[in-house]
Amino acid sequence: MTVRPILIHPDPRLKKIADPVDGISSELRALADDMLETMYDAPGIGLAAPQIGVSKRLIVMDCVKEEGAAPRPMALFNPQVTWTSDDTSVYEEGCLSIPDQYAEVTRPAEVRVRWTDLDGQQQEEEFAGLWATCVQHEIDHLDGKLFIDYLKPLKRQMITRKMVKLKRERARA
Ligand code: K2U
Ligand code: ZN
Repeated sequence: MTVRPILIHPDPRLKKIADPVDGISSELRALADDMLETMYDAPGIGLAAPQIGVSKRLIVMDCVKEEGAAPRPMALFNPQVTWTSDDTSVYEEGCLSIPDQYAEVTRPAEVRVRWTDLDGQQQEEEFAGLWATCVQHEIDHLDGKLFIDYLKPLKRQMITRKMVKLKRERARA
């Protein structure tokens, strides 16, 4: 299990459409393990493989926020949204690839997702609340989409400029 470095926007690898996985190999299981460890270490409640430079359709999540509640680590291979509610919800989103920047994003309040799990079984589940926001945020990453792509161009450019500056400073450190 390894904590992997998380790519910071702007980075062309974060804009690529990730490739579907076929067959759940032991390598892919190890990758899911590393992603969960990286996510908990950040800390975050979700992480997509492209964020650690792996262009594969794999996301991990654990949106359990209640103190003391059992964590619910999930690994979803080839996740697909099969239904979205007409109702929407607004959430102030962040992103581990765009550190310390937050903005309101409106998304469907509930989604149904189909995926292949770590045992190679097909799963389908409906998500609501923070889980719904998170799973949509993560699936967007697989399609090269970041939450700032939903913002007005000026706000997006402001955030991108801050990240360019941050990366320059980190490179110097
Ligand atoms: O994909 C990522 O960068 C992980 C995000 C997922 C996320 C963003 C916005 C809303 C829901 C999920 C990180 O978990 S950002 C950290 C965070 C932690 C708790 C609540 C919201 C965001
Ligand atoms: Zn993100």
